[in-house]
Order: sequence, then structure tokens, then C-alpha cells
Amino acid sequence: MSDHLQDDNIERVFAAFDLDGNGEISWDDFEAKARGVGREFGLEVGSPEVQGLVEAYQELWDYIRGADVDVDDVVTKAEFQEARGAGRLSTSELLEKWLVVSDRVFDVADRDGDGYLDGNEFAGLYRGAGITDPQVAEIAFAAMDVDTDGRIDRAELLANVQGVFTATDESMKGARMLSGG
Ligand SMILES: [Ca+2]
Ligand SMILES: [Ca+2]
Ligand SMILES: [Ca+2]
Repeated sequence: MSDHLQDDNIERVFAAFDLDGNGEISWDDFEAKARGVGREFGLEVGSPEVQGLVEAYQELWDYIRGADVDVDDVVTKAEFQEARGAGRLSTSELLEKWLVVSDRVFDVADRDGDGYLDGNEFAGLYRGAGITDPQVAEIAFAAMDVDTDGRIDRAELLANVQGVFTATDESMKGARMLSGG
């Protein structure tokens, strides 16, 4: 892997966690998303599904905040990059924790409990996450639904999440999951 590709991957992984896109990772990114996704599906903050998601985000944040060397409760891109370079934020640990989050997200979004996300559930997930352009969800859904049966199962979702961390090429699985480009 060239340095250039590695840099691109760090950008993409950072962007995956900087959910409000303000260039910094903080607890606000995760708490706001958990609440937003829950609200979109009519779930109370105290519901088991939303609580499960909040706990998964908390585990992830506890790990990421190890990069917060100036202890201001914000992880900047520079701190993130520094920690990655020093081996304090490993890709495998980040991926493992992010997969738990994604698994809980699936539980929140699969409102009819059939084990699949259909187009409506998937669109709701993106709306809840604050991605208001419906086209972004449509493009991501089409890219993930490889057998074109109009629904996404848990394995398909998790494989795409994994792709965000490992993709070195825009054509690879997951590379376009969040950009919609
Ligand atoms: Ca942020
Ligand atoms: Ca900091
Ligand atoms: Ca479903």
C-alpha cells in the first residue's frame, strides 16, 4: 500500500467518525446520531434499541479519545493521525468497535424485524443520521444491494462498513457508502 493510499484511507476513516462533518471527532457526533436515528424510527432515548446503540458508540468513543492528547474532549484530525501513526488507534480495533455500532444501527432500523433493511428503512436510517439528500441513500442502497432483491441483510451492511476501513480504491465495496458520489 502506498503512502498516498494510506492517507486517503485515514481521511475516509476519520470522516466515518466525524458524523457532523465539523472536522473534529467528539462525543456530540455519536450522541446526536444515536438520538437522531432513534427519533427517525419513533424510538425513545431510553428504549433498548437506542440504549444499545448509545453504549456501542460510548465504547468506540472511549477508544478514540485515547488520541485526545491535549484532553479538550475533542479529537482533531491531527491528533487522530498522530495516534494512528503511533499505533495507539489500530484499524482492527476501530473496525471491531464500528462493526458493533453498525450491528446496533441495524437493530434500530429493521423496524419490522424481518432481518432485512428495505428501501424505506434504509432511507430512514440516512435521514436519522442527518443525511437529508435522499439520493445519497438511494445510491448507497443500490451499491450495497448486490443481488438486487430490494433489501439489504446484516452481512451486506457489515461487509460495506468493513469496506470503509479497507478500501483503497473508490470502486471497492464501502468506498462510496457515505460520499454518495
Ligand atoms: Ca464532529
Ligand atoms: Ca484534543
Ligand atoms: Ca426490515
